[in-house]
Amino acid sequence: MNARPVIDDLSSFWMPFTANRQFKAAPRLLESAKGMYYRSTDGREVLDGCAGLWCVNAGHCRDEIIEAVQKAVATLDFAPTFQMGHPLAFEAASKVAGLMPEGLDRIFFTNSGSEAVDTALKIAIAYHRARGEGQRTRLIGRERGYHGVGFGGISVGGIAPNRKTYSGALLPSIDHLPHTHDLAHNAFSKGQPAWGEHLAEELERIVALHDASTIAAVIVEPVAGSTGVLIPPQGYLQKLRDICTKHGILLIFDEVITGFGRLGKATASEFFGVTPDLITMAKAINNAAVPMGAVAAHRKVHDAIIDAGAANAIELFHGYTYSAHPLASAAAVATLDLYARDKLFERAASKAPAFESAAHALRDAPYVKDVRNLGLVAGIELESRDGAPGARAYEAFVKCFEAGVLVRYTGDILAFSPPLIVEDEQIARIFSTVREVLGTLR
Ligand code: PXG
Ligand code: PLP
Repeated sequence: MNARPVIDDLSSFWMPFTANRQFKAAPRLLESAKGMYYRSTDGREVLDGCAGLWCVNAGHCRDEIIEAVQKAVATLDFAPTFQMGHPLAFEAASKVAGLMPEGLDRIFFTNSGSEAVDTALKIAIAYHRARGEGQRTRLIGRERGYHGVGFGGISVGGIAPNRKTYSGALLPSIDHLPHTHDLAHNAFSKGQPAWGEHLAEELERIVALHDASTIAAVIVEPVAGSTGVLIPPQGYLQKLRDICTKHGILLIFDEVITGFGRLGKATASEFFGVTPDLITMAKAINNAAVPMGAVAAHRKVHDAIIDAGAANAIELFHGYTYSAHPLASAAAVATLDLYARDKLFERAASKAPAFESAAHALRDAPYVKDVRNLGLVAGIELESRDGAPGARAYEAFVKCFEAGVLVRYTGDILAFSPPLIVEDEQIARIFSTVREVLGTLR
């Protein structure tokens, strides 16, 4: 039979974060995947240089995850977790808790990173209220931050186009730290830039302006991904931690991208040795096989909320129909077992030096104005074409796909985040393809 899906209607699917008219005029369709490769509907193998959307950390269609999800759907397709439970939900939570920094072992499940962010912001406000500081409702994000697309996430987020249309409807009581990216100081940094720690002190300015008694939480990505891979300056995250502690402000690390091995440790918190009060995660939590996100809360945050009211009272008025969905939970348990069995976080750490060299080898390629990296994440920033920002990176992305390598782009930045099973020759192929493609651009 015809192995290729026949698609006679491209119009019904309103595609997310996509130039719909441009895409539908020349679609790029994937039909299957295994390990490090996608297969496109025109029968080509495409090396996955970005783990889907930074999420398929164990590689595609892993047998152990497939079997776990198949078993789950045939056994318990759905069970409520509102005043009911099912064993896989508790097992998944214990496994996630086991990978979090000391103390952050209370896990709230969501279905996406956006929901995890909104959940964490609500938990932060609920925590202060439970402790009798209900006036602490202000939330501090960062310029260029990406925290998903919920109203909470775009309010603390700092990517201008994601906010512009909704600017009149964002949450009140928000402020933003400056971002840490400055090519005059940190271009071509390998790993963490030496310049920029002082930018964390801007938090003291914001606290002085609004008063600590009005501020619930600060949320940052330890490594910013979506905005084009911004690596935190040395000492910066620790300084944010110290200032938050000093003023009783909760620190939230949004680890939707950094979670589960991307930097060579389970979390960026562990990698940097800086422990926040709340961690948001999604994507690689279950290898993206079934939508799932989560918030890990420090026990002190959890206990303050749980112990505040009567023993028979619902403590937190929040939750999703699909929180800890059986299929997502089964995928999480199987995925976290697989990461441990195959030592994939250690593997990511061991591949990081080769990845760094391969990325930085493009330093002299056409249009390259910066290369930056940490763990198995890299960004290559291109000079923008006059009058057409983003056009050059878009063309690079399309040409790489045509040449059999999937990369991600944002603005004029190419982003790389391969599955943690990536082999040396695949690393070499990703970056040599980019070099060739850059040579063909104008
Ligand atoms: N926080 C962070 C730090 C993220 O990176 C989200 C929240 C939202 O997660 P959901 O599951 O609601 O999408 C994200 C998601 C890209 C790209 O190419 C990045 C994300 C999503 C889609 C594309 O940079 N990050
Ligand atoms: N809208 C309506 C009308 C609902 O009944 C519900 C949930 O019951 C929701 C939205 C929220 O859906 P979810 O729990 O999947 O986030």
